[in-house]
Amino acid sequence: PEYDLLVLNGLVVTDNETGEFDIAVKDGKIAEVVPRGSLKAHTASKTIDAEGGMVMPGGVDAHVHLDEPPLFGKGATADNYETGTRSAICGGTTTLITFAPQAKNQPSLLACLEATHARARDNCYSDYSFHLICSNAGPQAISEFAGLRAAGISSLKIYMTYEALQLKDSEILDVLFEARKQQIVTMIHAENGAIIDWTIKKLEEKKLFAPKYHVTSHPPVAEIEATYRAISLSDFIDVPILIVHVSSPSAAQHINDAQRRGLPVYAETCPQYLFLTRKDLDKPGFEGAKCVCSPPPREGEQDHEGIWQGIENGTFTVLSSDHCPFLFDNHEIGKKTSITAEHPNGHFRYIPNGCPGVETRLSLALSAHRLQLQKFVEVTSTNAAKLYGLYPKKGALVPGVSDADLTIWYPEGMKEFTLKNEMLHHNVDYTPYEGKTLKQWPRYTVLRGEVVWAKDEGGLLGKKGYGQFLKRGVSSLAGSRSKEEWNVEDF
Ligand code: DUC
Ligand code: ZN
Ligand code: ZN
Ligand code: ZN
Repeated sequence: PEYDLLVLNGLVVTDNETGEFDIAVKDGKIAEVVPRGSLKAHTASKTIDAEGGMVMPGGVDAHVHLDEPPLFGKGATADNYETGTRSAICGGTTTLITFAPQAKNQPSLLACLEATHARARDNCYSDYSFHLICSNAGPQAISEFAGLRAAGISSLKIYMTYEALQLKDSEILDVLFEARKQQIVTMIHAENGAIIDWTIKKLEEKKLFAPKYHVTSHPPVAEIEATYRAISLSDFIDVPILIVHVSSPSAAQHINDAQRRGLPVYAETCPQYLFLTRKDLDKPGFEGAKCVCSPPPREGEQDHEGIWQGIENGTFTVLSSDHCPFLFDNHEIGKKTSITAEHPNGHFRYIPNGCPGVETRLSLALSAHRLQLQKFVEVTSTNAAKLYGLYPKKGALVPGVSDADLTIWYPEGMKEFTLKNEMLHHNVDYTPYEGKTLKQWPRYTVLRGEVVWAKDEGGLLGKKGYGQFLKRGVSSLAGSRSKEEWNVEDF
């Protein structure tokens, strides 16, 4: 046969085009994207008839925590590289960028990168790369940024909160200054740690421990202040940043203002800020712990609306999952319930911060019928590839260039169905979206030409170890405004 795979008769949607095209795949790459009917005379080892359905570049999820030690609270993450990447492909996501965490007592980032490689190697169902989490911005770490670039890492994440991770503003400047020289994108968790710690103390004095107080303890002002500060530091150094997991429309407004001023400030939001609210944490017993994440879900519909509008107007560059999985019902470390002898009914401050969602991200966003289809592809696939130096290998369908990664949806949506955790492929005992009515689920996921998920024809078909590490280059979105060397003589 001439081709390995043909995908015929579908409505092909990329970030910049929609049309009836047939796709031919050869040696793991997109070989042809041609008007419907043009490939009739060609042979292939396998053909998918996508009549009536949509065909999109595979999802790229650039914010996923797998196999991380306890850094956000008590628990280590429940998914490892095997179970997390398996869950991803079953939900239509073919590329993950996960985190390689550095603890405060570890001076070397390159050593953390090696340790993370060892956890991922030969275990992945999806393609993958890493962002380095820099929590020790000492001289050794800073001197290793060039080495990270050589190793194919072009992004870092830093924190403005969490004792175990937080950097001082002076350390943030050290990171941003070197990131500029090495053309690294810095992702920033923007919450004011002091406001959070102070509020937690006040709640504890009043003996308020229920999960819903997690929301109270992470007020919007903590996110708004830190977001504005992060923008100011990035403006001062003149270097691109991405504010991760933005939950508050007022924080998004600061980002939008910065973008209007021409600053290379990018932003990410996540499904939990479109579909969950404080009410999801305010449930009998410890049920609310299932929706504890940071920043927290906000008050209500007006917040969701603000975030949707931010996606539509381009304030948000990417819609990532922030899959950060912990077991709910488990009496070992990692439990969401945070029950101890001292706090027999649990205590919000010890509930690990994070929700699972790598498998539900695309389905939730598409089922909401809110975004234009090209916008959906842009924020769930293409922009992540552009921002983090994977484009157009990922996030696009360019013949001869792009990997043959596809998410193929059902015609006209499916019959509505009710989401249940037992349908999912992660190693987590709940989903925060249990019982939600959904309309779409990927019918096929294709990774480098291989069908790795076929909902009605065997489900999971991918193999552990098929996923490859992706060396990344410079971001293809705008970088520093000035190409000049930063003018240190002024200081
Ligand atoms: N930040 C994340 O990126 N994920 C989970 C928790 C957190 O604070
Ligand atoms: Zn974070
Ligand atoms: Zn809503
Ligand atoms: Zn995260």
